[in-house]
Amino acid sequence: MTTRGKFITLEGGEGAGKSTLLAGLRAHLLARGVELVQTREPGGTPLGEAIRAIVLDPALHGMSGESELLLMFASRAQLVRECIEPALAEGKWVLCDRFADASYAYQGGGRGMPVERIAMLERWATDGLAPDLTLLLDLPVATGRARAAGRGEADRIEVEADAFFERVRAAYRARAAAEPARFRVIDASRSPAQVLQAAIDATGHLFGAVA
Ligand code: T5A
Repeated sequence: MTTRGKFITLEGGEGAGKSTLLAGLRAHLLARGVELVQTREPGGTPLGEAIRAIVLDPALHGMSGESELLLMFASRAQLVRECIEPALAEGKWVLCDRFADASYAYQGGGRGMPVERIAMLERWATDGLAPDLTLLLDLPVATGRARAAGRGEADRIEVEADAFFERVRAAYRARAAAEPARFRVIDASRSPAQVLQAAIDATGHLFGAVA
């Protein structure tokens, strides 16, 4: 019987260094012989990438918080069914740039959407799927925004005020504190090499189950 793969998610505020870490972590896992699928949210499927273009489009500044929340979960529902669950069932590991925690942080913390509503959508859209490990890249909002600033035009969410991103950070940290067995909080203000090493250390316990 195939051993089910492991599901690892990366979370954090703007410019926290998720993409940078993903590249290093992916290389590390592949070198250890892990069969890997890398994906992202919103996105990761043809439908999800179309939704991503909509939710990040700065021209759509009139989008309501409710619409934004539902679009995030529409992308997630598709990603779980089309990509994540089939890969895990085949024994592959899945490395995902953001997952449901981002909706609690951005739409819950940032926009003030009720947590119970998000939890209801999560149960429905993910069918109970939760990550085996979530790496939260935590750093001061100003540091992350300064890193992200060099990338050209801001998307629809990046234009939010600092107070929004402070609420996002606080919501992420609260989730990590509430679920210490699943989360590893990484100080993302350190160098890329230090962040990668912390992530590698955090994944160590997952290898016990590799056949
Ligand atoms: N969203 C998403 C929701 O609102 N709800 C949801 O449910 C979901 C799933 C898209 C947006 O959607 C929102 C959140 C987001 O606003 P995204 O594609 O993950 O999400 O977009 P961003 O968070 O904007 O991702 P970024 O590309 O900004 O950040 P990364 O990937 O965290 O950062 P990265 O690696 O590109 O690094 C940024 C810069 O910093 C440097 C890099 O070289 C780069 O220049 N850097 C470092 N510099 C110094 N030290 C380090 N340790 C560094 N690491 C990276």
